[in-house]
Amino acid sequence: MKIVDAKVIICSPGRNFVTLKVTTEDGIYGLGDATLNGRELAVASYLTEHVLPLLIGRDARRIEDIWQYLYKGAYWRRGPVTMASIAAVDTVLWDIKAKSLNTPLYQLLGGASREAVLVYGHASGAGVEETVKAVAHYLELGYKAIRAQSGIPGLASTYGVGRGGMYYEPAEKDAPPENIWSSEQYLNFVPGLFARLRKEFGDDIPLLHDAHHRLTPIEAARLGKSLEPFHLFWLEDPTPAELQESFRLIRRHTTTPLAVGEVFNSIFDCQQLIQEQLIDYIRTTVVHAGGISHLRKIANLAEIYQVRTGAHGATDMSPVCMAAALHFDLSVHNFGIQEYMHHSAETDTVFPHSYSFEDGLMHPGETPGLGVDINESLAAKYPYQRAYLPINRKLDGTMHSW
Ligand code: CS2
Ligand code: MG
Repeated sequence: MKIVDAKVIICSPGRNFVTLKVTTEDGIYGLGDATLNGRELAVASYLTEHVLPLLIGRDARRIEDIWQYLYKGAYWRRGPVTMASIAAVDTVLWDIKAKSLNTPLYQLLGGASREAVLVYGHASGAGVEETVKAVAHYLELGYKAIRAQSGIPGLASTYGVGRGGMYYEPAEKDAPPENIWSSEQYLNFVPGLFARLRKEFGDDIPLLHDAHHRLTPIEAARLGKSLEPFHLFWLEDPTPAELQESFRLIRRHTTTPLAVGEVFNSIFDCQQLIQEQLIDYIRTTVVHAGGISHLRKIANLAEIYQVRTGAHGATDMSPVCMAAALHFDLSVHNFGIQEYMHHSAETDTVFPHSYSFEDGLMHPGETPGLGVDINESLAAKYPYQRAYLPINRKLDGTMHSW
């Protein structure tokens, strides 16, 4: 099954996406998400200039061999650009293989381990009461698990507060917007938010929160401890995780479950976190962590240490990634939860798909392959526009994690 064509499609139906499309001599084509929010063209160039010429003429059935060829063959290993590029190729090849066998991808990953996939949505508000209303709205939409983020009194803007009811699009055109940050104000505020949410909605609904890499380990320990009465489903990215051992300090102080990994791109970024059971959920996703083949290896390591998956699924992952993630989620034994932010209507028309949401659960559908396509003529109507993630500065102007 030789590869005869490969191309990168860049489009911006509401936000930028990079999609790899590869076609075999049999006329079967596969898709892969290659979107790296804020650095899209780096991945597009890595694929177009360095990877695609190597794919032509190769046997599309050799998924693992091509993965290793691109990983070891680059010599320079890991990193978000390389691993998103490999992820896109890997996802394409799984899509092609499943299509050629006329079966939905999850059947090739071990079949279904559950009937459907629990997802969580993003509720946010400028303050506590608006966030309460947003959580109520997500409950009306049928979500069974909800992440709650709020503006912080005294801070003009902060991570996670959307512009409108549903969508949170952190990529901003032209230049990175600058947020101002105070950990002290945040730490003093968040426990009250969850006290209010538990008072309003009771103890049963799984509530999640994303600290988004902005605390030191001891601050994260304080936050985890202060949230224990509200028993969150997870506290995400409590501290930057480049130094994996820093989670030992947090773990010593709190039983609040911890989730990390959306910015990881290989098993080596999380090996210590998993093996020392410093986290409870690993957030790596298909597009950023080397594709389905590598994500399975991460999940298999995590299973041994009772760490569950909790894949990243914000709108900067395209429907191609969401479809691949849902096939993976349906099958993997140590599944935890899947993040799901609705894409815009424009995005959904460019990427028609068979996955569906109902009553807080999702299913990838029974279409052979991933069950997602790209309308190339429509995609061409949404040209790429450079966009950046916001940056964060402390009150004194010092750069900080956003
Ligand atoms: C966030 C994301 O979804 C999440 O948990 O951390 O919104 C993240 O900020 C974006 O994906 C960055 O592009
Ligand atoms: Mg996050």
